[in-house]
Amino acid sequence: MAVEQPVAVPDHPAAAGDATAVAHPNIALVKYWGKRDERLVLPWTDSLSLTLDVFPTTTRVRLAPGAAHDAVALDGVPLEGEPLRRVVAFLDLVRERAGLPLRAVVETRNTVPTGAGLASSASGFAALATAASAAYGLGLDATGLSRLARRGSGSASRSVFGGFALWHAGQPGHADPDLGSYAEPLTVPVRALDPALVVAVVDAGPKAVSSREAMRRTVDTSPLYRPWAASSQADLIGMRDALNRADLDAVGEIAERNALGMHATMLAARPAVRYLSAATLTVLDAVQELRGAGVAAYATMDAGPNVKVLCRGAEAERVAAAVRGAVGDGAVHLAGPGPGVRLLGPSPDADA
Ligand code: 2P0
Repeated sequence: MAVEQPVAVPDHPAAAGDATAVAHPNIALVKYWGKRDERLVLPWTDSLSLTLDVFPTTTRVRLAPGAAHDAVALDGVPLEGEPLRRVVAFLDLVRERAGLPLRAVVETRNTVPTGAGLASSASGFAALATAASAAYGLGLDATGLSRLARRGSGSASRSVFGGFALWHAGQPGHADPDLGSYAEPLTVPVRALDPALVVAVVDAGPKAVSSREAMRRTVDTSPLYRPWAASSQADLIGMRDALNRADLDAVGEIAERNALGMHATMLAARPAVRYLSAATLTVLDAVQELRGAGVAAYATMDAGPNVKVLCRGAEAERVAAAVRGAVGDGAVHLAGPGPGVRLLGPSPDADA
C-alpha cells in the first residue's frame, strides 16, 4: 500500500480520515450458532472464544472525498457481489453513525484462507470496524467496537479482545437490543492453563454453504437446535468454571462436546448441512488416539472441515506431529493466545 497524505476531513476533527487496524481470528470453545435477529446480528446463545496469535488481518480505511462508490480490495483483488455488499452495508452503518457520507477505499490483507471456516470474517470485521471507526471518527471504546464489529460478523465481536473473550447474547426484550450484545475479555489463569491450538487444515477451499445460511437453516428446521442451545448455556457455565480452575481437560471436554453438538444440529437440519469430511474424521481419530496415550487433546470444528486441536502448549509439538500424520496433504499450524485488535500509527508502518 502506498503511503499518501492524510485525508483532510473538514468539520469532523475526530475523523482520522485514514486508519489501519490489525486483528486476529478467534476460535470458539463454546460456539455461536444461530441468530435471533439477522439485521442486528443478535445470537440466541452466549459464546466464549480464544483469540489466536496467527493469521492476522490488516485493514486500511481511507476516506475518499468525491468518490461515488466504495472501493474494497482483498489481497489486492477488488471485491464484488455479496462480499462487497456486506462491506458497503457495514460502511453505511458507520457513515450513518458518524454523520459523514464520504465513500472510502478499503484495503485488506488476510493471512488465512478466506471462507474456509478458519474465522477470516472474525478478524476481518474486527479490523474493519476498528479502522473505519477511527477513519470516520466514531470515538468508540472497546465495548463499542465489539458491538460494531458484531454487525459485520457475529464472531468478530470477540476478536476485538485478546485471550479469552465472552460474547453476551443479550436479553430478548431489552429496550435497546444492540447495546445488550457485546463481548468482553475474561480474566483466566492463562499461564497455568498453557493453552495451544493445533490447526489442521484438511481443506482450504471455500465452503459450499455459508455459515450465515447454515445457521439460518439450522434455526429454522433442525429439531436439535433448541436442545443444543439450552445445553450450550450449561456448557458456558462449566467452561468458565474450568477456565478459572485452569483445568485444561475439563475445558477440552466441554469444547469438544459443544462443537460436536453444534454439528449435530446442522446434520439434523433440512436439508442437512455437513461440513465435516472424511479427512475431519481421520483427524478426530488421531485426537482420540492421543487421549488414549495420555495426552490432553480435544477437537473443535467450525463452519468447515478443518480441525483445531486444543492441547497444552508444552505438548503442542507432539500433538502437531500426530495430526500431521493424519492430514495427508493438509497443513498444520501451531497457535497460542493472541492479542486484541490494535490501530497502527499514522506512519509508514501503515504498509505492514
Ligand atoms: C463461532 N462460527 O462461534 C461459530 C462456530 C462458526 C461455527 O461464528 O453470520 O462468520 O457473519 O454472524 O461470525 C461463523 O459465523 O457468522 C461463526 P455471521 P460468522 O465462531
